[in-house]
Amino acid sequence: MYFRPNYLHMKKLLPLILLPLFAFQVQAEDGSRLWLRAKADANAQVVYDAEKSPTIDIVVNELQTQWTGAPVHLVIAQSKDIRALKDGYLIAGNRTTGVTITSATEQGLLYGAYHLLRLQETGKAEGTLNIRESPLYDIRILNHWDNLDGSVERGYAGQSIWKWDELPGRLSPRYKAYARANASIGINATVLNNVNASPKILTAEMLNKVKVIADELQPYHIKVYLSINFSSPAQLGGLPTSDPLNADVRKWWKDKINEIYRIIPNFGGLLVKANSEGLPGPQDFGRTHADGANMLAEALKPHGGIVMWRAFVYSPSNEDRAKQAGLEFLPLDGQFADNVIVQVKNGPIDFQPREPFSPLFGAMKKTPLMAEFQITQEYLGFSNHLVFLAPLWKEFFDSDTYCNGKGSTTAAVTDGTLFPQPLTAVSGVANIGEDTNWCGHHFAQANWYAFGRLAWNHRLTADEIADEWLRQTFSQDPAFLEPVKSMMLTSRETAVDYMMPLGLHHIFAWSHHYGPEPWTDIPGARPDWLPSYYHQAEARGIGFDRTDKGSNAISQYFSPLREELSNVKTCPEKFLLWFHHVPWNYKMKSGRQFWDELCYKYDSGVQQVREYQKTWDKAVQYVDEERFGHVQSRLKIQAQDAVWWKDACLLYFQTFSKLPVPYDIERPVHELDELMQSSKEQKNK
Ligand code: GCW
Repeated sequence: MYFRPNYLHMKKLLPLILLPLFAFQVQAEDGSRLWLRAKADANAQVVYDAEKSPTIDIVVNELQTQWTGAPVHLVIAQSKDIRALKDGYLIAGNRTTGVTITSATEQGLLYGAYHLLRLQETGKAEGTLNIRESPLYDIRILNHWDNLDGSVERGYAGQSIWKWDELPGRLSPRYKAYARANASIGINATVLNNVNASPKILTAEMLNKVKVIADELQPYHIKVYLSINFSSPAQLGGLPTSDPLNADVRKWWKDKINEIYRIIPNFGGLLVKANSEGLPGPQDFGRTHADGANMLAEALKPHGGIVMWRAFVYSPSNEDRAKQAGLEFLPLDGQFADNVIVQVKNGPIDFQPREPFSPLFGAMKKTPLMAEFQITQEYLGFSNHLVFLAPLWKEFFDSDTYCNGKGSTTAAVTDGTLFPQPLTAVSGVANIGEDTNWCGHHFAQANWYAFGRLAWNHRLTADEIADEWLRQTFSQDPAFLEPVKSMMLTSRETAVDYMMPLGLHHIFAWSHHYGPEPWTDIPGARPDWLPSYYHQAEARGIGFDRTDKGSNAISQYFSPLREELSNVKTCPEKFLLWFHHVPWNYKMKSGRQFWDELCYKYDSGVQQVREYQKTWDKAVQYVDEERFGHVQSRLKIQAQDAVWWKDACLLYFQTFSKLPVPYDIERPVHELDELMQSSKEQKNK
C-alpha cells in the first residue's frame, strides 16, 4: 500500500486509460513548453550587422517572433569593459524607442536576448532598461544520471531523453528544445551519462552518437561532457590494469581523449566517480584521487578539456560517514592539476532534505571546488511532492565557512571571490526525462529553472526566482502569484518538517528512498546504509553526536562555527540531531521538551501541505484545466505521504521516548505494525 514505486508504474498506464477523454482537446496545456510560453507571433525588427552564425540566427529568430517592442540592436563589442562581462551582456534602451544588447560574444547576445524576453514575459520590460549581467560561475552544468539502456538513476520523469538506440540516424526534437530551455536560463554545459558510468560510453560507436547530440546543442552554446568509468583501460581496452601511473594506461587515455576530440571538437571534459560506492578508482592500485585526476587532466589539457573529480566517497569503516570525504581529500589539497575541479555535494552525507554544508568548502584552499546539487528529488518525494529547491541552495550559498574570517561563504569560496581559481563551476543532477512536462511534476520545472538562474547569479533571491518562474509559467495576476509563491517558498521547510525535522537525516526506506523507514534493519547490511546509524534513537535520547565526545566531525569546520555547532545551546536547532545526541526531555528554545517539539514539527509539516491544497484549489481560475488537475492530484499524494511520514516517525520514535504525542495535535491514523509490515513485504518482493 505504501510502496510508491508501484504506484509510479500505475501512473505510466494512466495516460493511456485517460487518452480518449482528452483526445478532443485542441491545445493541450501539458507543460511541454516549460517557462518558454511567449506567443511567437510578433514581428520585431532586429538589427545586426556583424558576422552571421547559427547562434545569431537563433537570437534573431527568438527576438523577431517574440519581442513586441521597438527594434532591438545586437552589438558585439570588444572593449575591456565589455570583455570583463565574459559571456554576460548589457541591455540598454527603452521598449518604445529601441533596445540595444551588447556583448563580447555571440553567446552573450543569446543570453541577453533571453533576458530581454524574460523581462517582457514577467512584465518588467517597461521604462528605461539599464542592465549589466555577467555570470558568477564559468561552467553551469547539468549532470544526467542517464544510463545507456534508457533508464535514469533517481529519475522520476520517465525514461532518458537521450535516445541512444535511434542515434546517430534519428534526432529527437527534444534535443533542440532541451538546448533552448537551458540556454534561456544560462546553463552552458551538460554531462550526458550517469556517474555510475558504463565503459561502453567510450566506444567509437557511442562517441559518434554523442557527437550528434553535441552538434545539436552547440548553437545554444551547451558543451557536452561525459562520465567515465575509471577501469575503462582494462574493461574496454583489454589492458591488464587501469593503474593511473602505468605507462600503457596513460597512453590508452591519451589516445582515447584524442579520439574524442577528433569526433567532438567542442567536447568539454570528463566527470569521474571513482572509489565510491563500489566503483573502481586509483585507490585500487594504491594511488590517490589526485593521481587519477591528474592523469586524465594531462590528456585533456592540450584540448582545453577539464576533469570534474567527485568527492562523494565513503566506505564501511568505523569512521563517521560525514567525515570521510574530508579525511580523504583534505590531505590532497594543492596536488591537483590546474584543469581539475573537485565536485563536492552540498552537504557531507547525501542530498538530504537539510544538511549543513560539506566541510570541504573553505578547507581546500588550493583546489578549485564546485558544488553539486541534486535537482531531481531523490530524497524529497520524487516528482510527487511539490518542493521548491531554491531556498535549499540559497541556504548553502549563504553558509559562512569562516575559512578566511567572517563572510567566507560557500558562494565566495567557489565563485573565485576568495581564492583566485582558474575554473569556477556549479552542477546540478538533472530532473529531466521524456515525460511530456519534462520533470514529472509541473512545479519540478521550477527547480530546473532555479538551478540555472542561481548558477548564473547566486545572489538572486528564492523569491525573485519563484516570482519570475510563476509569471512565465502560469499567471501574472497578483491574486494567483502571491499565495502560490508563498507556497513555493515555504515548501522546502515544510518537507523538512514532515520528513526529517531538527537535524534528522537519512531515515528513508531502503534503496528507493521514497518513504520513511526509521526502523529498517537488514541483517548483514552496511551500518551506514541503515537509518539507525543516523538517528541513534534509544531510551534516553536521539541524534548523532558529532562533537568531540562523539565522532568529532565538527572538528572539520572552522572556528568560531566549530564552537557554535559544538555547544548544544548555540547549535542551530535545525541541525540539532545532526550534531548532538539529546535526551527526549531536552529543553528547546520554544520552552517545550524535545519530544514535544519533534511532534509539533511533524504535525506542522502535515498541516502546511493541507494549506497548499487549499491554496492550489483557490488558484483554479488562473490555471488551465490540465495542469491544474495534475498538480491537484500530486498534492493529494503529498498530503497522504506527509501523514505517513509523521505517523511512521512519531510512532516509531515513541517506542523509545515512551512519551505521549501532545494532545492538541492530530492523532496518528496508521498502526506502526502495519507500516513496518508493509515495508517488509515490499522488500521481500
Ligand atoms: O545519492 C546516492 C544515490 C545514488 C547515486 C550516488 C552518487 C549515482 O542514491 O543513486 O549514484 O548518490 O551521487 O554517486
